[in-house]
Formats: sequence, C-alpha cells, structure tokens
Amino acid sequence: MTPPVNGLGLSTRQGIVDGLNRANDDAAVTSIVITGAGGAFSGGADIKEFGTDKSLQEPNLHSVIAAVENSPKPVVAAIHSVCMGGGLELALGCHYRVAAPGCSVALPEVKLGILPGAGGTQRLPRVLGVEAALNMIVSGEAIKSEQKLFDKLVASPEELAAEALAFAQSVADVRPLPLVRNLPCKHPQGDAYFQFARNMVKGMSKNFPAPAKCVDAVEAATKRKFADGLLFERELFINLMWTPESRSLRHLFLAERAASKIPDVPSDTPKRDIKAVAVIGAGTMGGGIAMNFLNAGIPVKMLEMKQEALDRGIATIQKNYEAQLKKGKLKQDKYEQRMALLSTTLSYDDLKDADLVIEAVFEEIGVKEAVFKELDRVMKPGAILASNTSTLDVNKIANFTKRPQDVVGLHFFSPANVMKLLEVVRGDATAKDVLATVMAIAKKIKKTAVVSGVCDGFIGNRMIEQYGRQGGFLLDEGCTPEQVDKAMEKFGMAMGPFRMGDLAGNDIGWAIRKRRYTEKPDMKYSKTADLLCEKGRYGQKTGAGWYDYVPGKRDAIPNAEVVKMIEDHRASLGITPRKISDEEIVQRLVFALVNEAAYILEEGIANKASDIDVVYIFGYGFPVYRGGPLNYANEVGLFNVVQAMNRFAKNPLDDAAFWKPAPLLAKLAAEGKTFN
Ligand code: 3H9
Repeated sequence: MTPPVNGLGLSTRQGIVDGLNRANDDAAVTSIVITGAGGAFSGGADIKEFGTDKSLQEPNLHSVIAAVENSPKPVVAAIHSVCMGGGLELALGCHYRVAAPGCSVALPEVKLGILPGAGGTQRLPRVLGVEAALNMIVSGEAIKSEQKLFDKLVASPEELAAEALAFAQSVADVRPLPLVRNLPCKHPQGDAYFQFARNMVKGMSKNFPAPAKCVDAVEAATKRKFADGLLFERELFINLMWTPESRSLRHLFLAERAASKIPDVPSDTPKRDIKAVAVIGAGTMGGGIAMNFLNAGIPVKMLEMKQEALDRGIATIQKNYEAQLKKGKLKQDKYEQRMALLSTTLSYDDLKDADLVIEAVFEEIGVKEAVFKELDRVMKPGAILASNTSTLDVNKIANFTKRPQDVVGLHFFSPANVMKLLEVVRGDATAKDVLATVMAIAKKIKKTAVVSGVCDGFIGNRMIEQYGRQGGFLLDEGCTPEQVDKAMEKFGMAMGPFRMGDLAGNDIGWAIRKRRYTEKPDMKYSKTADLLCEKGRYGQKTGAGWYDYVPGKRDAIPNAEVVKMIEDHRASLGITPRKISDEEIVQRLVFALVNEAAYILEEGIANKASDIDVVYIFGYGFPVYRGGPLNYANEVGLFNVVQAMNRFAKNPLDDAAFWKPAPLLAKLAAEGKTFN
C-alpha cells in the first residue's frame, strides 16, 4: 500500500514481486490475489517518481507484470475504486480480474503527454476490441467497471475481498493459465481504420504529440507479434516522456494538486461548515458566482438594492441554464432543483444565517466599505465574509469590519460559472480555518484555487499589466494589434492581448492606468490604448475596440481606423516603424510575465512558482502544453531568458528599468537553476 492512490513506485513494485515470490514458494498457497489497500486498486505508475533514478530501478513495471504473468499459480486482480494507467496494465497482466462495481477504469497516460508504457496499448485491445481500446487510450477518459474487462463483477465493494478469494480458489487448478497476450488482435478494416483514426486524432490534438503515437502503438498490437509490440510501445513511451509537452503536462498535474496546499495551513486544520451561501450583487459576476454553488447543491440567497436588478439577475441565470438544457448538458429535473435552491432579498437582515457571503458589487472602495459594514452588522458569528474584488486592498476591506480574521478575497474570473480559476486572497488577518474552508469549498464547486497575498492586482492581474504594457510598446514600434494577437495565438494563448482586452473591456485597463499616472508617474506606458478608449472603443460590449464586432458574434474584424490611429500616434512620436518578428513578440510578452512573477515570488505573494503557472493556465488561457509561464521559462532556460531581457533593455522605445531581471530571476539564472 502506498497512499493516497497506491502509485506503483519502487517500494510497491518490489513489494508485489516479493509477495508473489513468497506465495509461489509456499506450498500451502494455491492461488494469489492482488488488491490495493485504502482508496484505490492503483492510480498507476508513481508520477512523482518520473525523471528520478527510482523510476529506472528494477523491478520496473514490465518486470513486475512479467513476474505476474509467469507465476505458476493463478494470480487474480481484485479491483476497486480506481484502476488506472500502470494499475490497469498490472491487472491486465494478471490471469483473472474480479472487480467491484462503480470503479473508475482508465489508461489516462495521454493526459500526461505519454502513452501506456507497460503493455496497455498491446493488452487492452486484445480484451476490449481495437476500437473501444483505442478510444479509451486516446481520450484517457475513465469508464465504469466495464464487464468485458473482468472475469467477474461482484455485487458491492464490501464483497470484493471474499468474492475474489473464492474466485481464486475456484480457478486454483485451471491449467494452462489464461494470458491476455495470447488473445488475437485484429481490426476488420485494418489499414483503412487506422488511417481514419489518425485523421481524427490529428484534428483533435494539435500541439500534443502523444495521441498520434497511441494510434501507432495500438496499430502495432494488430500487426506485430506481442513481444515486438511491447518493445515498440516502450520506445514510443520513452520518446514521449522526454518531450516538453509531457514535461509540461506532468508539471501541471502536480502543480494543480500542490496549489491546494498552503505551507502554514496543515491539512488537518478544522473547517467551518458551509451549508448556505449569500451573494451580494446580482450582476454578471454575482449571478455567475451563485451558479457555482447552485450546481454543487448549496442554497444561495442573492441580495440587490432594487427588485428590477434581482429580476434581471435571475433571468440571466435562467438563460444560462436554459442554454445548457438546449445543448443537452443539463437535465430538466436538475435545472429545477438548482433554481429551487436560489432565493433573493432586498434586505441585509435576511442574510444573517448564511455561512459564507460573497460580495460582487461595484469595484470602488467606498461601495465596498458600505457593504462590509452592513455584513459586519448582520452576519452570524463565524460566518466567512468574502470579497470578489480584483484590484482593491483586501486588508482595508477586512478592517471595515470588527472581524478581519473572517474576511478573505475570493476572486472569481469572468464568466464565473465557467472559468476554473479562483484566486483566494489571504489578508494579513485571515484565519487559517477560513483559508482551509475556502480551499475545500473551491474543490466542491470544481474550481482550481490558488492563494495570493495582498497586492495590487494579486497574482494574475499584476502580471497581466506588464504583458499589456509590452503589447502597447509593440504597437508604437511597428506592430498591428492583429500581428501581435496572431503571434501569441500561434504560441498557443487562447487569445492575443488585444482580443483579450476587447473581451474584458478596454475601459478597465484605462481606469487602472489613470490611477498609475498619479501613483507611479515614472512608469512608462504607450498612449495608444488611452487614445482607443477616448474614441469610446471599449471592446466587445460597445461593438468596437481594437477590432470591430458584429452583434451576437465574437469574431474580431480588423479596423482600418484603429490601424491609422496607431500609425498617426507613432508618427507623432517620430518613430520609424520596424518589422518585428513573431519570436520577439512572444518573448517580450511572455518574459514580461516571467519577470513580474519573479517579484511576486520574492515578495511571498505567491507561495510557489507552480501556483503562478496554475493561475495562468486556468485563468488567462496560457497553453496547457507549455505548462504555464514559469515552466516555459524553465524550458527555455533562465539564463536565456535573462539574456533576452538584457537585449530588450537596450531598446530605447521599451522600458529599460522593467527589463532589469528581478533579483530572484537573476540569481536563479546565474546559479543555473530553475523556478522549481
Ligand atoms: C503510468 O501509469 C505510466 C505507465 O503506463 C507506464 C510506466 C512504465 N502517482 O487527483 P487527486 C496523488 S502514468 C503519484 O487530488 P482524486 C496526487 O498527486 C500514471 N501520485 O485525488 C495527490 O497527492 P497529493 C497514470 C498520484 O480523488 C493524491 O494522489 N495514471 C497519482 O480527485 C490525490 O489526487 C494517472 O495519470 C499517481 N499516479 O483523484 C492517474 N495519482 O495529495 C492520475 C494521484 O500529495 N491520477 N496521485 O497532492 C488521477 O487521475 C487522480 O489523481 C485519481 C484520484 C483519479 C487517481
């Protein structure tokens, strides 16, 4: 047993082989059962061991499975809860499989940028059939205890141990022992089917090399002898393991789980009970936030100042759910259950029983002050008071109350019912049990939560400001918005910076810059975005921003007047435009994120580098296969990142002071280290 999911690390592999040997040496044993103690049969190879010496040490998973297959006594896998990756490969190497109902069975390696490397691509098609197996391997998705995979499905998990033992006794004398490797493996359409599969996979998995290799491996199962197929699979597995895409996906898997851990908040910190939630504000944000809790079966009371605002908010929530109904993503009864959990009020006094209240009102400190004073007055002792602010000082907000220990920032990203990221902003006084509670509730509402300290913009928006500033300089120097966006989208961003500005509303950045012009008069900005806003081109909401938009559509249509506005401004500054490569665009934008992130880490605003990667992947559309800005910087090499920054600092139209590498970055680069 290796908690939490019986990952097949070295000690577990050795344990299985030792156990098998003991059982085979013991004359009193007639057959053998392998199962997993705790909450899983096995979650597969130990991902944390990848890239370390242990993963290479014998017995490797191949040797373990060979020992099982070659056991002179029958070996039965007793499968429950989770049977994934190497865990399923081990089970397929056993002579028999007995399973409990409702367990998750998968070969999810593709999600880590690799393929099943311990015979999964060769054995699964022999049991399930080629098409079903390939679908499972290429998607990595779990199926529920699939009959065909198992010799026996028991009635309930509680009966698994006794039933598996009885089954093992019933087959004790069966010889020869059945081996999956001896089953035939063919597809009636042969080459034509695999060509079709290749085309499908190619279209769906741009930038991800593993899925196409899965097709190759399964095809090999139909064409080669079993032992040759295994060797071929092994070669593909090792090659994929070294790709930057796999490194990034594995980084992200661990980063996402690490994000929920806060260094000074132990996992056994008591949590407060959250049975009812209140949301202040029924606008787009408030409504989206409410939906998250309704979806998780938690009742929500929404407060507004006027009945019309409440009616509008409810209508928007209904419209969103109805769209899901139409697409078949939601069933009518679920919709009704969710709407029944929603109630409204115009009075703060009605909120007093909520365990968690989230404020989503206008982003102005005076407005927040009024709200938090009211909440302090009405909320029951021990209730958690959260602000959805994206820019304001959470410490200041906490001090509007007499219970700053109960106040926390919960920064949802728009649309709040869709975006996975939740920045949890920890104030100076925020209590540890409040943090533990909101991290747990985040998981319940299916958000990926990352803790940020208090600073202007927290982790995500503080970094994006530097990214946006570089975008502005690029326009001044010779780019069009379209060129910058295309370069970033080719790099893999869901949206380039100008399309993103149009989506978020250019007026938001304008308001922040106006503040900066007085707070930080030395900070250099391009004026183009201000000129754009002066024309009222706020983005999609006004039908015009950096691009034009047709009502009801989100396609960005380049606008000649905007391009002329940029050219005129450039001319007024006496700048001769130059041709800027896509590589320079990508480096300047991404390394701007990286440098600011290094300050954020140094100041302790983020707990760890991987948290920043999680923020950018789940909140800002950074490409998954690049693993986040800091993982990308590690891949490029921090020395190379610093060299590029030194080059950018020499550009008189850029901001030399900004390009001075943050001390942490300079130190890591000089020591040949990474952000990890
Ligand atoms: C493989 O098998 C390669 C072979 O084909 C060939 C080899 C030669 N290893 O997700 P959770 C940890 S590749 C190590 O929050 P859940 C996880 O890090 C592997 N650790 O729980 C976390 O630890 P911590 C193929 C693992 O209930 C804890 O378990 N297998 C592994 O929501 C809880 O995780 C996969 O890709 C692992 N394999 O979901 C399976 N798996 O608390 C990936 C989990 O310290 N795993 N952990 O941060 C999953 O899909 C989910 O974790 C699982 C549980 C469904 C198992």
